[in-house]
Amino acid sequence: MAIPGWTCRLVFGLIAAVLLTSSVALAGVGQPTPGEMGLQGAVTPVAEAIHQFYDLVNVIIVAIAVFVGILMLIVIFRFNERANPTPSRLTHHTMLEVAWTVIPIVILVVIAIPSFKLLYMQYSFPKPDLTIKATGNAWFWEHEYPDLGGFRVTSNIVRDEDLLKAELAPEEFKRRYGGLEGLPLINQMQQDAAPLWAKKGMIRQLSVDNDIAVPVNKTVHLLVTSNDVIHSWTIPSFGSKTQAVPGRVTATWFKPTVIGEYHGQCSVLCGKEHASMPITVRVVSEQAFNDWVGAAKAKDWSRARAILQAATAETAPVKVAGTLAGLNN
Ligand SMILES: [Cu+2]
Repeated sequence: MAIPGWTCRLVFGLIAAVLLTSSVALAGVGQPTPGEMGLQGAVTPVAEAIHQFYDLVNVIIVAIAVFVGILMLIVIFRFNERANPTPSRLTHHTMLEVAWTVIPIVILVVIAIPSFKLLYMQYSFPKPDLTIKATGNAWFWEHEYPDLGGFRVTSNIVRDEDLLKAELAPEEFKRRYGGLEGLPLINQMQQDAAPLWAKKGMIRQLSVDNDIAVPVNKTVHLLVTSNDVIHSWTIPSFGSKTQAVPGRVTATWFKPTVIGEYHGQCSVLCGKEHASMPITVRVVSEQAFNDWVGAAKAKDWSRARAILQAATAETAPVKVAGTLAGLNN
């Protein structure tokens, strides 16, 4: 009995859907986007390697799922009781048994080789141009630049309240929110601040008061530790994720190749304000980086902010990439 036409259409439809979503994945670069299908755009060699590995494994997964799906359909339609009333008594088939042992081994080797290569790359640490030490605190990140005199940047999350306070006169702020508390207060502030985020070019829950900066096309070693509980330092577009463990120093490295604004968040559940520990890294030209270092050393944070905003003005806020651009190239 032949496989009916609608099953063929279903199988091909599924294959087409998977191919379509993997090749035209709507992924933002440096930030998540609504309805995103894939990973955030890659801007470092490690992130690119992660994307390639992800694509390879995805192809293998889809191929296995389709193959098993076809076998299931054959069993359902060809070997049901009506189509095949007298079943075969076959119990052993040497070649078949060898094949279903050897083929999965080959598949695992095909996955293991690039997997170990990627792991090795993540821990290879090429000679650094810059070293930064990140310290997780409940509930903010602190970044220190030991090569450059050891100045520190403390990054606190920006909240609805901060934007509203900057926008409204103190009496007006008190008049609007003085009588509210708890969830109604939070909801009202969120609603009122919504247009302010876009106006400021900031992202709710992802923007901080003081971003950190790194020069473009330079290898950065990031040492990570914590002052209290375990946190995790992450920028998805850099392919960097490292646990911040109190009393220990862990490390990651990245070499960002595209000027822009890149967001990440603490990514290990660390406590009550876990969601309030975003990280923002601005990748800027060498000149802008040096200017920013000058401002940061002088603790002139408004100038530091202005320098970074100007340095990433053409790319910020980071636009959604509708194609593979920025993903694997
Ligand atoms: Cu956390």
